[in-house]
Amino acid sequence: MVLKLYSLADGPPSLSCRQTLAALDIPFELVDVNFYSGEHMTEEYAKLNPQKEIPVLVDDEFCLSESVAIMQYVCDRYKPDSQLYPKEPKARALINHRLMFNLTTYYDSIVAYAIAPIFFDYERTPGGLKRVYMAMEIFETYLNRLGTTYAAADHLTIADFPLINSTMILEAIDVDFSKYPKITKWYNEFKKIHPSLWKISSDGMKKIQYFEANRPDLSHLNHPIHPARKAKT
Ligand SMILES: N[C@@H](CCC(=O)N[C@@H](CS)C(=O)NCC(=O)O)C(=O)O
Repeated sequence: MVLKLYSLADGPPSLSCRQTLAALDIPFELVDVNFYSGEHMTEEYAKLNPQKEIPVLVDDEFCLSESVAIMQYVCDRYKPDSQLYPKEPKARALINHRLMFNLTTYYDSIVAYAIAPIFFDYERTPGGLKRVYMAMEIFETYLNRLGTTYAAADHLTIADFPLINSTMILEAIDVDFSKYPKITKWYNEFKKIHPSLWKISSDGMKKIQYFEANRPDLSHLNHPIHPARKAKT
């Protein structure tokens, strides 16, 4: 049976999984999950992912959440010789490191600053922006130290996708990151060299830009964690 990816059209983790599948040329069925109606919060969806988060990959009986695990799995399972996720231990360790760095530090700071205030009742604060820039400073240092053209090697790897999609969020809300020349070059080169992969990001970016300008009222979700911001009437 063809792989099924439950995905959110403007969700960076979903975009990274789609880019991995596209780069590996693996056919899959894209199932759009409606975050705004709370489709991911239903008991039906919880059978796929008790964390009630998007994305989820379904491969016959095998069901997997967490975008990083999904990217790693599809490489190992379907294209084990791909340079997108090489097996050589040090090369792989660097990729795994960048994936973790994104999840715990880079994406984490960007989501808190840029995304959470679009959808829920949070404010963008100078402290939040400082955290983003601190994470960028570290990423810039990694790019400088390794001296590679991509995030973890001199070629595209699965580490690039989540880092690109995190950076894309900053572009979506007009955060200036030109003071980081390595990040800026890497980001712009990705767009130029991989236009079809970038299109997956840029379609998501357009949706984020739309919601940035038209902040949604998600109070009907009764989100268990995030405070709802009611639209002004
Ligand atoms: N660590 C997870 C994060 C997934 C995640 O946070 N997805 C968001 C959409 S981008 C989500 O489903 N959030 C559910 C919610 O906030 O209710 C991954 O990398 O897959």
